[in-house]
Amino acid sequence: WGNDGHVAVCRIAQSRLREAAADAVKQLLPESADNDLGSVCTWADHVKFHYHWSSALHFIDTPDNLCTYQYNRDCKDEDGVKGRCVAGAINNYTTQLLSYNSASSSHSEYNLTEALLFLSHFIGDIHQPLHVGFTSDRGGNTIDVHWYTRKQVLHHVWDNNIIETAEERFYNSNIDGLVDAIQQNITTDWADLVKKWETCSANNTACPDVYASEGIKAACDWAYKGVSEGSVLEDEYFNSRLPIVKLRLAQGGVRLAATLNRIFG
Ligand code: DCM
Ligand code: DCM
Ligand code: DCM
Ligand code: ZN
Ligand code: ZN
Repeated sequence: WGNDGHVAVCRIAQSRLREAAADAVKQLLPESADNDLGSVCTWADHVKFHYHWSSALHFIDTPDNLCTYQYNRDCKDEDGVKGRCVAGAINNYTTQLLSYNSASSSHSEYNLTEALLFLSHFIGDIHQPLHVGFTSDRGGNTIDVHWYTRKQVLHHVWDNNIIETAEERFYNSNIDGLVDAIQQNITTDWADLVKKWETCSANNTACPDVYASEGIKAACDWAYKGVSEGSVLEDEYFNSRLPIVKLRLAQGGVRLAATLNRIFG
């Protein structure tokens, strides 16, 4: 996601933290964040160049046209190093953050502030369908389209344009209204689903493989569907895909909160 997608996921998540997780997040956030998780949820994008090893951790490449994901087959970087993908990173930073409970945070062998910022960002990214897209098109990065009259790549449409067009048309060109609308859905239409989203299989603190499998399915059913090189994407695509974007942002926020509640609970 771009800035607004990550801010939405992190604001939804922080509003759902129980006391123990809310306290831990408050302790771990940098002073400059002023206890606002949303303000630092794009930090991981800003350090991609400085922490060069981290750039492969924002996505998963899956086999072209299969529309399935398997950790052992797909979670690797371009050099084939296993575990270096967004699902492996979520597992890794979850494990690191669990040490907060045993060691006092200042004594952990890890930088738990960075671990929190990475985890919060990556649980967002794994819910962007094209972050679990096909290998040969790099998750839609090599597919040129038009977003209305503007030249764009398909990946960017899903990271940014659908969200921005929704904000302009429906929410006063502002992210607050979009987040409020998603929160409203979470407490009404999606209330029963939310309980399922919060659940992770027995003994697991994080469940990234579930989210990645949903992601490539959504990429095939909605992101890639009907799109080819040079497609013009306008109202029909926007109106049918916006509900999917809202759903994935909601799932990202609910699951980030549930994961942090398990880690610090
Ligand atoms: N992993 C983990 N906890 C760790 C280290 C790694 O859950 N402390 C997960 C994410 C890694 C993946 O296992 O990327 C594969 O790890 P490795 O490459 O060390 O086999
Ligand atoms: N990783 C880290 N610090 C580094 C290098 C890697 O925290 N200096 C983390 C990022 C990934 C995981 O390790 O989550 C991937 O590495 P591996 O697959 O070797 O466990
Ligand atoms: N990306 C992806 N799959 C890839 C490569 C990149 O999902 N195989 C994501 C990471 C960024 C965006 O696409 O969000 C642009 O990547 P880059 O800056 O590497 O072109
Ligand atoms: Zn992206
Ligand atoms: Zn990212």
